[in-house]
Parts: sequence; structure tokens; C-alpha cells
Amino acid sequence: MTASDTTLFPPEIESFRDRIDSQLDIYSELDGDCPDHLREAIRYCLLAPGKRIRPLLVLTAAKMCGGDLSNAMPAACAVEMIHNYSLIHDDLPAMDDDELRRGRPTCHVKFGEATAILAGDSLIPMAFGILSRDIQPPEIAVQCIEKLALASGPTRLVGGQADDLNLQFAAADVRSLEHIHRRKTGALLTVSLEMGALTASADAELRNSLIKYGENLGLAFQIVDDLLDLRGSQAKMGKKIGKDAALGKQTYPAVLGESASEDRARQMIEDAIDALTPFGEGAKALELLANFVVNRTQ
Ligand code: GRG
Repeated sequence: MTASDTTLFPPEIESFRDRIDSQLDIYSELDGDCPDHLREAIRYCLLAPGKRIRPLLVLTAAKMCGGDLSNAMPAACAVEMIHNYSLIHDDLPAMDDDELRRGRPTCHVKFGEATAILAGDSLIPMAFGILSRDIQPPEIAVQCIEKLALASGPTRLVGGQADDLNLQFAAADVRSLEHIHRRKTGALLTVSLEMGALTASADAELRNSLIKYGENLGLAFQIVDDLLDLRGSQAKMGKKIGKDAALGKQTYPAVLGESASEDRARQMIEDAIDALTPFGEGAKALELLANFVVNRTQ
């Protein structure tokens, strides 16, 4: 997969992609006190051709709430950094032990395990530094820091990952799967929308509508991810597929069956779109994105 293949979003969202990539490039230049091999590893992962769903959600939410894209951009880059750290660490031998990510060797395969751990570690303070420095006014910056810290911490992203690793060989039901994925996958997607709305100083009704959309989108995203791991294409996904079954992981298709998983994902996408009612016509971009998520092949 190359960057030019990743035209997955409606045009009005796609047009933000280059700006996100340029800003990530600037943010990861890092001065001479950062060792060259560490900088190289950080940039190798961060600038790799990902789908950029989370930063695109930040910018789209900000736009829908009448905000200024340049004030939302630091939040867009910060959440992509946290996401990238989580991918680097998830790929490590101690976790999912993956050799391929975004169509390239994973960070630890290319740079060694110690550098991969440190590259992931680096992205966390980089993200919070950017939020504290570049979002105005400072009260909104503090709210973004608080929300992203919660979403990426031990009760959300990290906790969901910990439970997912522990559940690997246990019997699961839909409730326990959803409890994991609301935290592991859903929290970062939802906080992306929330930060976009915050940087636009949106009112509580609009923020809550985006949060509800994000929660449903997150679960649907994970169901589709599980289905793609079962029947997707390695070339399109840019990572090894069939790993969940090989590891004995509990997935939606394993628990519910493929067809019921598809139905559930579609229902969640409908619920996500319904949550956008307060935005009226302004919701078009997120409706298209929701439909993309459920129909995606990569
Ligand atoms: C190590 C704390 C920690 C968490 C890891 C990222 C993660 C949590 C697990 C990855 C396993 C996985 C397949 C999760 C499903 C959803 C997900 C996060 C997929 C990857 O996100 P995409 O598809 O990736 O947005 P790109 O590469 O497009 O950015």
C-alpha cells in the first residue's frame, strides 16, 4: 500500500490529508538532541501510509462545529501520534508479534526491539506537548489533554489492550468483547471527534452527538476489522491476516458468526448516523465516512 492508494474518504475529507501529513512531518523533525536512529524510527512509523482516520475525524468534527482547522490540527496530529505508539507497541513480540504493518516491516523488525519501544514511548510526550503548546485558548488545550489522557490510559486504550491480551484463550461473549473494544478501539476514535468539537468550542449537544456517533463507529470499525482479518487481503490490509484465529483470539465472527457480525456492524453504523441529527445537512461527511468504515477492504 502506498500513500497514493489511501484515497478512502469522501473528497471533502480527503482534502485534509496532505495538511495532516505535512504537519506530522514538521512535528517529527525533532532537534539534534534526539538520536538519529530514534528520529528515523519515529518518522518511519508516523509518516507511513496509514488511513489517518483519527486525525480526519478531528478535523471533520471541528469543521462541522464551525471551528478553525488550524486550531484543530494539533489535536489531529496528537491523536495520530498516540495511535502510532499503540501500533508500534502492539506489534512487539511481547504483544501481537507482527512483522508487517502498513505494508512495511514493523518498527521492531526494522530498527530492533529497544528502539521500537523507545519510538513508541517518544510519541506519547510528543502528543501531549503539542496539545499544551499549540491549541488556543489554554483552557481548551487543557480539556484536550485531559480527554486524550483518559482515552489513552489504563481505563481505556491500555486497559482494553490488557484485557484483550488476557482474554485470548478464554470464552467470550458479546458483552465482554464490546467492553474491550469500546476501550481499545473506540476510545481513540471517540476522543478524536470530541477534541475536534472542543477546539471549535461546540456546545454540549453537538459534542454529545459526536461522542455517540464515535462510540458506534468504533464498535463497527472493530467488527469490520475482525471480519477483514478473517477474509481480507494481506496486500490491501498491509499486514498479515488470519492472525486472530491463529492466536485463538475472541473476535466478533468467532462469537457471533460472520453474518450476525455483519448485521451488527450495519446496525451500529445506522445508529452512528442517527446520532448526527443535530447537524442536519452538515453531517454528510461523517455519514459517508461511516459507510466507508462498514464497507472498507483495508
Ligand atoms: C499497545 C496500548 C496498546 C494498544 C494497542 C492498536 C491496538 C491497541 C491494537 C491493534 C490491534 C487491532 C487490529 C485493533 C483494531 C482496530 C485498530 C486500532 C486498527 C488499526 O487502526 P487503523 O486501521 O490503522 O486505523 P492505520 O494503519 O490505517 O492507521
